[in-house]
Amino acid sequence: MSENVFTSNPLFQHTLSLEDYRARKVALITGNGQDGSYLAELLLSKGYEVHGIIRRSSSFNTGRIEHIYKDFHETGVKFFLHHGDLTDSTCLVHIVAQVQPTEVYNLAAQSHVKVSFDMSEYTGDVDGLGTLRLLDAIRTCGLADRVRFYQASTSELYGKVVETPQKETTPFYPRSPYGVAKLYGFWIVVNYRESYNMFACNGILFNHESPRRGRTFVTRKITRAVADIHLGRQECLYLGNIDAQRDWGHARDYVEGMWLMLQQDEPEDFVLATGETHTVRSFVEKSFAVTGRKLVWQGEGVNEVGKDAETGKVRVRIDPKYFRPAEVDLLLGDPTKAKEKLGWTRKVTYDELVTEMVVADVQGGLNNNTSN
Ligand code: NDP
Ligand code: GDR
Repeated sequence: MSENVFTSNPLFQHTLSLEDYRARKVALITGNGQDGSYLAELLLSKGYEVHGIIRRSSSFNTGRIEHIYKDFHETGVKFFLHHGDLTDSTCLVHIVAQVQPTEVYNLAAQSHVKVSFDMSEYTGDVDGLGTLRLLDAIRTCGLADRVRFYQASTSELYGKVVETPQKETTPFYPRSPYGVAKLYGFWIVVNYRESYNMFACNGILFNHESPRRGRTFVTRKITRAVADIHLGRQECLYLGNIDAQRDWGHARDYVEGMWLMLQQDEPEDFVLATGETHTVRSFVEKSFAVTGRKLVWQGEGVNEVGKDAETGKVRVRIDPKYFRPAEVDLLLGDPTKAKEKLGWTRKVTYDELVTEMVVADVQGGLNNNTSN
């Protein structure tokens, strides 16, 4: 019979002082997507032992962390994966008990806003109740006063525009099942902080992208299509609402902000944003410009098209299937608090972000690399 981690593990019996426990620097990250991969790299570079929770999948889902995981076998990098799911409380308790983390970063989520309208109950379960399950797993293991907890909250909480720029004090008005589920996640974190004195923080992060961004989010969908059009493999890109405005930064900058939040003396909630907003339309134009093409727009509404200025070929069309039942029209964040208290600012500019993503997708296309 396997040993009982609740009674046999000396760490669990608190034989370590709080200071010695925390000095171990052991991080547990849920979600190995875009952010999880950058965060794991950052924490490993800071000397942490890093544990990830990964869902069982019939197909390959470790593409973004493969380079770190491989290193473990070859060089002994302290990165470990555990099968688990935010819908399964029992496994969360076991993982927390085994890992005995000093910091927990809850990044796992059904993170696609449009999909959340189709899978609303599941999104609520994972993104809302999943956060509660993880917090409770920490409490169940008697670690509420030892673990620092980061929750991946989102600018989607702001949803309908109440004020701009949006900051920590701006009232929430979510516009999707995803936003509403994340609202539960936000408040349960605040509630556990106030009820059980947990060091738990919400990072209210505005959109952040990278070459590792999932392919169905608009920026990556655009940069991949622009690369494929450049390489002669695709004719046209189909999009929904190209007038939506977003505050886009680079994911690598944002994971640094997550870590900084957990190094403060007191737990607080922070907005991370660039303080600039751009339309989807602008992202499309800039992406084509990176490959040397200029786009001109013609027509109106769903009939509007983006044509190559030189060849006249239609490169962008509107497909209403990408419209959402309710849209978030404008996101623009005010990162002043993060700048003043964390010393955090974004480093990568909008132009640099677009260029990096397009170049990576052209390069990936040339190498026939279909990962992420
Ligand atoms: P991704 O979609 O790239 O990654 C989400 C990860 O969560 C994936 O590894 C996914 O696994 C995992 N996951 C999904 N469901 C479950 C589940 N039930 N149990 C365990 N793991 C699960 O998201 P990002 O990296 O972009 O975002 C990280 C977090 O930050 C998310 O919570 C997102 O909602 C939030 N956020 C993101 C922003 C952004 O602009 N990127 C902005 C603000 C907040 P699999 O790979 O198997 O699908
Ligand atoms: P968002 O990101 O909903 O802001 O959520 P997404 O890239 O999906 O959409 C941004 C805007 O682009 C418009 N849009 C399209 N979107 C997609 N995905 N596909 C299209 O074809 C398309 N055409 C236009 C959308 O309508 C929207 O206005 C992201 C996620 O990472 C969340 O998890 C995170 O919480 C928020 O950012 C902050």
